[in-house]
Amino acid sequence: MKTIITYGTFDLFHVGHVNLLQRAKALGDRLIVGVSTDEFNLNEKGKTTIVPFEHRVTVLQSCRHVDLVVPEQSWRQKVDDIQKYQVDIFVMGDDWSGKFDDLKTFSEVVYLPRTKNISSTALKQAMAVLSQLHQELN
Ligand code: C2G
Repeated sequence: MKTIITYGTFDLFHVGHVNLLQRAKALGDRLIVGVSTDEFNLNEKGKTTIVPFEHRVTVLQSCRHVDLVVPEQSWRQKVDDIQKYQVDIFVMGDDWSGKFDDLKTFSEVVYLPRTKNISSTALKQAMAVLSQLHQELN
């Protein structure tokens, strides 16, 4: 049983997330996803989400590539998670390339190419523009 783990916010779940999860799962038999809590996002990543934590958990649990969803509450928990779940491969998109190489002591580390032309940030910006247009037209 080869176990894979990855982490993220997964706000406004989109095809870039799906592509990452699908490729991560294809590396093994079980995929665990650490979903950033709202507090972790705000305090450690300095970002807020459109979709609250509980809903982001539910969305990920409904994804066929995902076997287990756990909360991501700190940067430091990755080593504990890797040992607790006997993880074989830690996976992230390559915007994080090199940032988690310290985990190579505990598991294989793989960075996968990001999906181009889609991001939660871009979706939020598009929503803000549409909302502004709507207000101006009404
Ligand atoms: N991703 C991707 N392609 C995109 C957008 C995102 O492959 N177009 C990947 C990211 O590289 C990441 C995962 O999808 O591996 C989740 O992306 P985010 O929700 O943006 O996660 P992030 O805010 O980078 O948080 O401890 C790690 C952090 O929690 C990662």
